[in-house]
Amino acid sequence: MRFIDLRSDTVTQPTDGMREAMARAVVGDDVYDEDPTVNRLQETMAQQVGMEAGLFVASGTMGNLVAVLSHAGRGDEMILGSLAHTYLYEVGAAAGLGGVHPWPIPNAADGTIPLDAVATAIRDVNVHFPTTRLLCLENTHNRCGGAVLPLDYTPAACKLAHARGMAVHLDGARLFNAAAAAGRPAAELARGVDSVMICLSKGLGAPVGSVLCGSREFIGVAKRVRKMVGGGMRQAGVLAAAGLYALEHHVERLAVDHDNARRLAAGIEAIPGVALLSPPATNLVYLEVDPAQAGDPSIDAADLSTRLKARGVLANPLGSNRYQMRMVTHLDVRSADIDQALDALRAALR
Ligand code: TLP
Repeated sequence: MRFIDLRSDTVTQPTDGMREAMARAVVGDDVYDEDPTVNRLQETMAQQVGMEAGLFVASGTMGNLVAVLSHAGRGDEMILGSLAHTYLYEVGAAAGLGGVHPWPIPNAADGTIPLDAVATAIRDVNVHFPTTRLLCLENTHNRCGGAVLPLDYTPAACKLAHARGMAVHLDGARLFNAAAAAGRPAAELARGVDSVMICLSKGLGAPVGSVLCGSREFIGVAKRVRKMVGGGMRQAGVLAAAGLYALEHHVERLAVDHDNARRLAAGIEAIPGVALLSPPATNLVYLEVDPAQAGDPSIDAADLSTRLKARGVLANPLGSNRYQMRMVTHLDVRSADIDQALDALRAALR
């Protein structure tokens, strides 16, 4: 049985064209800066997001960790959203490995962190306080329903942070989804931040990798930190080739994933027993099971997930809320799969 896999956009398989590009890649030792394909990926990504330089890393988690450890030291503080991926899903790495102290501020529904709350959280100089070094933003915002940050938010956040001597890091795991949805270049959405991490292995469909971008000076520091966390790779051009292929072939098509997500959401709205948490802005659809409406007082998201699996559809419960789950559209989800997934959902709730 072929599963319609809506668990994440991380599940995509490399296409035949991508595999060919990987097989053909010219490679060298990247720790010596000698891998031409890695170098080209780093330059291409940096240029696309309007930065001076890039650094190929193994994952989004590694990219965010390297960024935080490059901006802040032990005992320093970073402000981030309470629903930030870096806060919730990265194993507490910045604190665990770098001693960087997180100050989470409740995210607004649109993925922003209210700037008055940020301003209040920034520490004064005082012998009791850690030094607030960093503000972390996320665009699109995963746990805020794949929301695209309002266009004027990032520049305003940067202005505030920079005026207080802080750096700004942007978790842009899905920055190209944000750009596609906003109809603006990725570089515009990253303007003003000091570093941005973009994932190649989410909607862009590469099997591995992210690129951390920033100034040449910042990337010099980040390269040492990447080595420290064991992320110096050697003939990584075979992986970078997949990323370059993705940038060339899989950026424009992100709009298709967003259309599919909207169609999935419209279908969900018409099914009694499930409700959208918010209309999807990009490729992430968050929904909630309502046991009263579903006609089964005991059903929760884990049950629904099991019932869907039996019908060929994979979707993950959130875990943090018993009734919520997420469905994600991507490269390997076809338009017809949306109809099939909706049929499965109807059948599962009957
Ligand atoms: N997110 C994954 C899971 O970890 C939840 C997913 O399926 O959505 N930033 C953001 C905004 C992300 O959504 C993710 C992955 C990461 C960073 C980390 O990327 P990886 O998985 O490459 O370490």
